[in-house]
Amino acid sequence: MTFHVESQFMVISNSAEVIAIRRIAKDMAKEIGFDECGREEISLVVSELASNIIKYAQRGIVTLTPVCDEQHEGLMIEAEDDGEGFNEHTSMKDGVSTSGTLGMGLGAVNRLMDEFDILQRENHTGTRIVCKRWLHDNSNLGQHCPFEFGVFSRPKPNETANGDTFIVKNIRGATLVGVIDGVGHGELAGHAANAARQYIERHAELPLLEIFRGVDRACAATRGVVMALVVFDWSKGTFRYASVGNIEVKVFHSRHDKPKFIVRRGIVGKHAPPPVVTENMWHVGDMLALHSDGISTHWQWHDFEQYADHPAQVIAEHIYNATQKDHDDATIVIVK
Ligand SMILES: [Mn+2]
Repeated sequence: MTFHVESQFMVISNSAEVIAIRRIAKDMAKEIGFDECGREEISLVVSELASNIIKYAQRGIVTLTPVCDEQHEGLMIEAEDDGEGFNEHTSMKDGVSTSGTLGMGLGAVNRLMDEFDILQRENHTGTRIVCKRWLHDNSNLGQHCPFEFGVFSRPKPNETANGDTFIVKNIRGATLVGVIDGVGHGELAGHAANAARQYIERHAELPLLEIFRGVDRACAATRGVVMALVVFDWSKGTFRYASVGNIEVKVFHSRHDKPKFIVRRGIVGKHAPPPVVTENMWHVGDMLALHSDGISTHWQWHDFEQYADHPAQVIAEHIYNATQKDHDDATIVIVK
């Protein structure tokens, strides 16, 4: 397949540009062959991502690229900013709530797209969101991710480099979520966390044990990391969990069964022992939190009950605000 539609990008810094890129996306979707509904959904996603750039980073870039592989054609949307991104702090300090914007937006984006990843940029400032929507032919895609995510990550106060990082990545029919904490904080911790994340991004489809083994190698020349990874299987309604080191996991269960987690001590990159992978059931209404030790473990779902129906992003921000510690990088991911 070849495309006559060319990739386009636009610097986004004001609402007129949001409207412009939205229109470009709609035209491009039409040329690729999306029906009316698909075009509307794509333009909604593009305007959501572009508005988020203005809200969280003032300025960024949206790139639209026609994509194809052997079976499908589609459109890839990338939104990238080099501002504080998810580390955005000031808006909360000022008492201007960020609630209801990012979470609502990304939840919707995730549901409308076939593939969706939130990544931190190499330099750990800024955010990169990459998503794809395929033209639905005879493929088995078209199944949209049933989960919603919220993430919040910031460096230790007065540090520019974040020694923590996270990953949220949809891989055909499953979602990989992880929190990675580079040993210590500052730039060297950031290098370690980055090395781990990059390996995971490129090998997200491997079994968890192999990912841990690979990260142990990939981080050998760094300080090493502690990390927890969770893979949600959409059709089986299960999640697999594996962890080495002190990343905290908490699951809120709408039913009674208690999930089992086995956590290994060690540092990935320093010949960590292999993690023990456990598989548990996931029910509608369940919630999962993963967080680094920059967030206190002394909290319970019960304390945040009043936010249960809010978007995952809002829940992540409330838990962060109530439990963060000043002396370390802090990262939390919420899945619901
Ligand atoms: Mn830490």
